[in-house]
Amino acid sequence: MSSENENVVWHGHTVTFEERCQLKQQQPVILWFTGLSGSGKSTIANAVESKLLENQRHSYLLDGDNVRHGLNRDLGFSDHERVENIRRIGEVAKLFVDSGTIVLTAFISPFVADREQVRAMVGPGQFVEVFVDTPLAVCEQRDPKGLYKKARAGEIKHFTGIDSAYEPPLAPEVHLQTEYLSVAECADKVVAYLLEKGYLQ
Ligand code: PPS
Repeated sequence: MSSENENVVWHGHTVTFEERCQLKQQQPVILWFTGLSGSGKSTIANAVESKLLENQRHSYLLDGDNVRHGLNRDLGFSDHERVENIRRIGEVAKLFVDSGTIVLTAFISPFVADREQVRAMVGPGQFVEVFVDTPLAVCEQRDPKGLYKKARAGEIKHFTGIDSAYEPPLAPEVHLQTEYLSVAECADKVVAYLLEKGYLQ
């Protein structure tokens, strides 16, 4: 089948990935935080990013609400729009990795297949899945933005955990049970993983 893209040719770069990593003195990776709305993804990702900065690591945080104000402002919350949301974010995260940057992403990313697709887009070891495991009842009780209340009242449709699915990770690299750990302890656990696996020295 012909496509408009068949005449688009990939350009090689003069400056290489290895040279960018050498310049930054770091091993780039995607830290992919996934969990329900209100689970603590953004809060924990911000705490991890602060620790990376303390360690002189160059990172960038892509956040659900913020990306949906810009790049993905045309997308809603139907299943196929969430799939496209995560596909685009995966592509952006891949570019950040190629730039030599440690990228943190904080999106619900409810479907296993989409997260695994992002993992497959980057090199071995360049995708670390961090499951922010907060039970629905706890998220709903916290309800920091009042969205669960609205969803229960039928004012928001397709709300994750209420009338839209969330598929938990099957084998996340890092599993954070936020009921039992503080934000600081969660961030420490992520950083400990990065140290143990040699992403950080
Ligand atoms: S997804 O599922 O990955 O495409 O979602 P994401 O891009 O992370 O956006 C989630 C934030 O959007 C707000 N919001 C909703 N979340 C879930 N379901 C519905 N229907 C919805 N409508 C708006 C909500 O503030 C989410 O932010 P977090 O930080 O996850 O609470």
